Amino acid sequence: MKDVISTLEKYLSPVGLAKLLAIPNSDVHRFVAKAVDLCEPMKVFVCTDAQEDIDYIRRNAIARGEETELAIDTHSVHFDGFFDQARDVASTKYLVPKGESLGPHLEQRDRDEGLAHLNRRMKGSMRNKKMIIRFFCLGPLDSEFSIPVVQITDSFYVAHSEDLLYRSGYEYFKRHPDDKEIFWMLHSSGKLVQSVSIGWQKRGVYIDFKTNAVYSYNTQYAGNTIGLKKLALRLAIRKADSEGWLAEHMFLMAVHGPSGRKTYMTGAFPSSCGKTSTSMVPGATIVGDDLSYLRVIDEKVRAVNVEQGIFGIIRSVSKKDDPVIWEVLNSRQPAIFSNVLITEEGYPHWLEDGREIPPRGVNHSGPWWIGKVDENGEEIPLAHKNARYTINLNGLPNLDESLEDPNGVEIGGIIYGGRDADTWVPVTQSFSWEHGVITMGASLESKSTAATLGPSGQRMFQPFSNLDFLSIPLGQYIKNHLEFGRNVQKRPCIFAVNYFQQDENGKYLTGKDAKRIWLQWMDLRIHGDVKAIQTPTGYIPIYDDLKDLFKKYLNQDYSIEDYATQFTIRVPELLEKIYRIEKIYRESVSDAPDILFTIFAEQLARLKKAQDQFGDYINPAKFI
Ligand code: SPV
Ligand code: MN
Repeated sequence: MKDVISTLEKYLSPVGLAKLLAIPNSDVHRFVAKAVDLCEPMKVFVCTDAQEDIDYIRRNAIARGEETELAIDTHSVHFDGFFDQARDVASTKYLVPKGESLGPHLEQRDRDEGLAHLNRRMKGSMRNKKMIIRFFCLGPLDSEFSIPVVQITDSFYVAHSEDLLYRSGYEYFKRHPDDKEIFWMLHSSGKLVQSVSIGWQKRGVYIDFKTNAVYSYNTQYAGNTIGLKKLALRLAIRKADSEGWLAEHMFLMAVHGPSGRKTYMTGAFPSSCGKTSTSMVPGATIVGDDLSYLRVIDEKVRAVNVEQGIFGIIRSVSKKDDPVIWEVLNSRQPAIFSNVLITEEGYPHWLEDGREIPPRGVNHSGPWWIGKVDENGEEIPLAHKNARYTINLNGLPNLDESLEDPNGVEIGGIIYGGRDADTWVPVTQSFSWEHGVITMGASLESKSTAATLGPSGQRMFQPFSNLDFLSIPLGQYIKNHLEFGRNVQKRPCIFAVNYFQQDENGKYLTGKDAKRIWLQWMDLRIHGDVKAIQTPTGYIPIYDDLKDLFKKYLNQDYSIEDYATQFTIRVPELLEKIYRIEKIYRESVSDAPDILFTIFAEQLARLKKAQDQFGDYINPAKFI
């Protein structure tokens, strides 16, 4: 590339150039120069933190047809292409230098080949478009947790979403001229027809961890394009690995216990398994619903929300089950809905929202009517299962006061859970940090969902809910978790939850509101307020404690029969799970730590002993 400044002068207006050069960091100038040289945009917009710049982004998203305004003037809808409705795990690849490997669980491609390929794909990709240059900060500003990010995109929808989801960082970049640890994101939607990416068959997301850059093209779906979300997570996991902290796919919330005390918890559930609804549970306060950074500070585990907004699944959000979100989505708080139905009256409608189904409207397939089928004759639902809403956290009535605390919050509990029909009980506390990391985090399984492309409903290995985003070998990641807990004075308690237990007819065994009770029980356990029953797989609640909690928080009479069904220890399923998971680690995780196999063997022995004594399906009362 020619001289950086002359390249910038060729593409940027004097105003844009002045805004860019006000950031006194030559790495930033160089990255932008390389991007314009590659993508050859018609125009470039440099976005500062000023409200007029931010308004310009939203206005253009609508003017250019990437979003459509709804009846409530602060609401808009964006549609992704029919085949571009979720994260594309198979097309998301790490660029790995020759001779290196990240292990068999991660998609990778030779770095030189990959860079050459993406240069071909992205060359001239913005020729008749405007390039947007944005600056953000992951985590609270000016904190130990902060990571600055440059996002370049040709999608006003992506840029607008990021306004709702992240902390603007233009001024931050100006304040930190010497920052070398920047994440770089370059995205192009590629060719658009009716504002939708049409090159989805040739889409790709390439993670170049050598330079902390991620490139994404021919796609619009937020999970593939919003650099600060899952693309930055992959880079953050590597940064965390080298610096001794954790970058996690975890919500962050405060459970409010007796006498006004607050206990902060993080929780890792795979996509579409209840992270948002847990962090929004009535009575609790939310810090974040998807991504957390955890650090040990003064021998305590402290965490922040990486983001400042929610990109939440809207399917089945209803007035009854999600009163807070419902209220927000029906208010004038700014929101982008994606891949929902727009009714003839200009309101968004989604699956299982408890309202009457409108006969027609517009959705991701174009004009829609009841009974419309796709090219294979399959009926097209009124909205996509992975339809979403994007909002900022500020303005939520249940927002926790600590969102912007540069020191984060002290964590009392860490929760793992997934879509598990038949194995785990609703809540279990691990015996120790190591036991939790291995038998809960590293053993997590969940049914696949519409959040990723491909078939739904299949049991998948989902360690720590983070496998899709891992950028280091899995064994090393587990060792990092084990090590993390070693330097802590009071380790957070680790819990496993299961909201998705089903009976033989597929009926869920626990109500949606019960998650509040499991959280309150965890709070009591963390503070040593209640005893628990020791089972072969961990500590579970005593019936009387749950009965009191159901009465106190939900005014429900929790029956001993429900307790017995939900908390029955299902030995054959638990044994099968160990066999399944141990096999994966033995066969495909060459760097798995030895302690993992020891802990599996101990759990196996405890389960077999219980089976000999009490049989296959054990009523929890047997362990008292
Ligand atoms: C998830 O799928 O886990 C999400 C949405 O939080 S995405 O941005 O697609 O990752
Ligand atoms: Mn997520």
